[in-house]
Amino acid sequence: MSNHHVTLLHRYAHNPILTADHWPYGVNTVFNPGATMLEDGTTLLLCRVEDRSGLSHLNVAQSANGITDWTIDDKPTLEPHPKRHIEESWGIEDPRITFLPELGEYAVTYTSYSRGGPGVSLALTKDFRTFERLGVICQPEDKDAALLPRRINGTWVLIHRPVTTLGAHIWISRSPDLVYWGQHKMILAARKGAWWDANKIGLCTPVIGTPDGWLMLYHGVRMTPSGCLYRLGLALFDLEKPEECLLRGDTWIFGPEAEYERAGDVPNVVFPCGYTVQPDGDTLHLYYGAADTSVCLATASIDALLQWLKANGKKEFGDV
Ligand code: BMA
Repeated sequence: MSNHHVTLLHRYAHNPILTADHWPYGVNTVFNPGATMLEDGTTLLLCRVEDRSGLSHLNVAQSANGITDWTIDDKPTLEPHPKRHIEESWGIEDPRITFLPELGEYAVTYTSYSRGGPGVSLALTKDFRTFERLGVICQPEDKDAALLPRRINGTWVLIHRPVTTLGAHIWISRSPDLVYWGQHKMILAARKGAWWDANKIGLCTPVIGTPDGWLMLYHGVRMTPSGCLYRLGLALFDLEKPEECLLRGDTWIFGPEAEYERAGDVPNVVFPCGYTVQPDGDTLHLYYGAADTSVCLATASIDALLQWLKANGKKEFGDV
């Protein structure tokens, strides 16, 4: 890729940081991890692990610096439980983690892959050891969901990606209690035609709170004759009215270029589900799945992302 484009996301030189070879038990692939920083500064990744049945479960990996020396749970941390949760019949995937200070708990929104298609399930946990499953909060077909960390105007806010006859666009829903959801509204639409984010977009990590708004990293899926290309773009939403898109970039800011992103079980995929903010308050560690095969790290400056969006973004909803 030509370097006439400003580089906003910087690949860690020793990517991938986690692969199936690191796993304490036999697995096929590890990818698309949710992420959070615990109170003591430990980085916790909740990785999607696909075993050799093809189904996925979630497993915790922890590291003091968020880069090296990972400690991995020696058995699955959260497994599908189809007896009690039939919606998890074909596994659980792609978790996003949001800490909710009001409850003192982490909310994990994950894809529950049911026989009726993928939906969004919610679980609460204090320690990533025991989980309270709240079940399906968005019925199929829906995925790529994350909560905002606080209520806005009294209600919890979920960003998610239902698929409708209109296409695969990003929506917001609200709830008084994390159980009953309503006030659904489409907030960002895929574009059409040759655009990099035509027809299908989805939320990547939980949105990032900044003084200028909620910064959203989203993926755009370009269908090509030889498969899909997953790339990442930026948008900004109003802090108190998260339904309102303030800015959206026209170009992608990160796409599959490295060998480990180009080749794997699903080639040409970069898929971040989590980030941590370093103690300087600006440096992001972005954790992404590469080619549905390994876990990788890229770093970025929140301020640089915002500056880029202010210089290159416009108020653009999309194309439904
Ligand atoms: C999406 C999700 C991701 C996956 C990507 C590429 O629909 O299922 O888990 O990384 O496809 O296969």
